[in-house]
Amino acid sequence: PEHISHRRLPTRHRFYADLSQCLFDFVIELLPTGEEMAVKENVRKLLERLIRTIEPESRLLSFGSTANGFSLRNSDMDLCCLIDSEERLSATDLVTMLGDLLERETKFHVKPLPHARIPIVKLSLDPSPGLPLGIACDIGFENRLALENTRLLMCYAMIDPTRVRTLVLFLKVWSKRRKINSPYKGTLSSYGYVLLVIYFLVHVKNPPVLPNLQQMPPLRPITKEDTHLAGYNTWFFDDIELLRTRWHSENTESVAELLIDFFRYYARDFSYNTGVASIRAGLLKKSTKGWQNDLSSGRYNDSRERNRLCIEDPFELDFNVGRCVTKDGIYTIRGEFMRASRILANRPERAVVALAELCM
Ligand code: 3AT
Ligand code: MG
Repeated sequence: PEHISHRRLPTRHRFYADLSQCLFDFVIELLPTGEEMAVKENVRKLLERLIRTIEPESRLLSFGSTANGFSLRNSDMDLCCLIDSEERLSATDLVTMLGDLLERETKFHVKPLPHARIPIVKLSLDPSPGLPLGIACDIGFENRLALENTRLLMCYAMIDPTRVRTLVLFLKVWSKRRKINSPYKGTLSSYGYVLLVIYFLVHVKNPPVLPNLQQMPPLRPITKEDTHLAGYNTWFFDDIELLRTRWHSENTESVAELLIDFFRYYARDFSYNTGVASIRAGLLKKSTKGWQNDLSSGRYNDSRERNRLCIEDPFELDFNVGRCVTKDGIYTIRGEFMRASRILANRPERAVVALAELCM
């Protein structure tokens, strides 16, 4: 139904207002229920108790979407085990032992991957009345950088929850429905899409919707020991309460306008061939990072496939989050940005219909 207060607005603004409302409504329906979150927290506690029978000094923390405010109903659970003692088993041994233990003591389907690049235990639980879609969960070890990048994304979400969360959640659903959210099949992970959104809000929009948390002046002097993890600088301004009193975005665009502009930017304007999207430093060049995909570089087959879409990890600066994206993958993703851009540019009569078509 058309909102009465919108009747007097010019068509374009009315379309933006309607589309923004539809986006909120659409996303709210897909948030996890309180029950789902409680079940997941119970699963985490149960697993933590079991792991402590092997490593008494360990903690099991959640990261990824369950911890950063970007979770959809039935999204998987990413867990990270931290061990606070000096002498600890190797990740490979832990994965093997934990796999055996969970197989014996729980109803989970267990798949230990002790020899993967990052050893993990994969778990899943069949659907039950309290958990109609079951649960999928990965347990990794000592992945402290992932805990920090989760916290960074969470802080960005907290600065402007309405616009940031609505955009990110919508794009996650959209990318899954359009089948361009599978790093194993040559497209981009959710983490990659979230970084594209933040890059757009910090560095493309003018005035920016978000500040650059990694470049804000610290409140107190900081030392290298406080801020470095595995050789990477993980410092960022994380006092969001204080930030709210000090920083205020001049950008008043609605979620709908931002979404339309997001699609247009990644369909047309982002320099896929030479550019690297960095939320830390803005637009960088592939050549300065040594990520160019030209034929003259050594091991060219490999690096060519790796650097089609370049997104710098916020902390692991030598890591391209888009490295899984293949030539076909980038072609498909860009095609989808163009399709979305086209659907919205027509400003169809009814915003609901546009959203449905977008995700069809
Ligand atoms: P879903 O709801 O599972 O689709 P998510 O937000 O949990 O989305 P991912 O499953 O893509 O996102 O990633 C989970 C976390 O793992 C996010 C980040 O902390 C870490 N992570 C994922 N991919 C990378 C990567 N390439 N480099 C560094 N950290 C990563
Ligand atoms: Mg996840």
